[in-house]
Amino acid sequence: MSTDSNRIESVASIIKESRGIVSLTGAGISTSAGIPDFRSPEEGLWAKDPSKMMLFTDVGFAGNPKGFYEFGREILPGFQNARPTLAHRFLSRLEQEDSFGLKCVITQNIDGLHQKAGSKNVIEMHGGLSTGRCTSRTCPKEFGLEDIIRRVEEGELPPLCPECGAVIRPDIVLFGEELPGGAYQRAVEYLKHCDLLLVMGSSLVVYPVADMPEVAMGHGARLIIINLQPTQYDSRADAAIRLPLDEVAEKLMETLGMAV
Ligand code: CNA
Repeated sequence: MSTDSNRIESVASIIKESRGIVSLTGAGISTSAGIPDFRSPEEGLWAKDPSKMMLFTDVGFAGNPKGFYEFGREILPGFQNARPTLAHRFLSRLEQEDSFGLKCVITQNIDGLHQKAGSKNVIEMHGGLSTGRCTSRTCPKEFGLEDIIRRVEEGELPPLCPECGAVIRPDIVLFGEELPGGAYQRAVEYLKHCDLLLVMGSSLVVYPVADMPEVAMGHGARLIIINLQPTQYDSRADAAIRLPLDEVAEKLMETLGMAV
């Protein structure tokens, strides 16, 4: 049976050989930055309180925006203050250094940490928290995260548009909503042409993203999964590593000769 360090060596070799790498990331890459994920067994937001899941649906938000922002008051400052992890920085370096072939990061995350780490080609499948907009279809007003947090901290629950009085919402995709225009198609184009899909910190249960390993493998790509919990694709992956991402990123950077 191969040990973790053998597996990391073998992942490093696969990365070196690959010329078209795509990374698919999820909330697990940001937990060490202090942002909880949804599905980790103890610290995940759903594990702590499954009833909160409803607030992140289109119907739940529309029916109870006050509840959404009451919860937001607890978690939004954590998103605002978070700094990229070593694993975010590793992906940014794989893109910047010409000897490695990382073409794109497809992320389910809404925290903007890939961009803060310096990644350039990032496809956000579920939008981003850094901006918000008025929910009235006829009002074009947009808002920054700082403004939304300030209103929420001042007790404006939910925050309302100063122009028309409708509720302000973050520019994220709630469960039940369409993905942002073109994001899925752009991501699929990269997946069809990559030779390695590197999944980092995703439970791979939220569709249509959960189909992405299937698309990449169907076009001949190899698959590596680094995630603490098992996923539905582990048995078909070229390597599946169940260790904390920053630990794996540090060892990969050392093995690949990158300064940590
Ligand atoms: P998820 O379903 O919560 O799964 C996260 C996975 O990461 C779990 O399987 C964990 O085992 C694993 N994990 C957690 N910490 C680590 C670690 N340190 N090292 C390795 N693995 C770890 O999250 P997904 O991204 O798969 O699900 C998609 C949802 C989560 C999207 O809709 C996101 O918008 C949403 N989300 C995003 C954020 C964020 O932007 N940081 C935070 C919380 C939820």
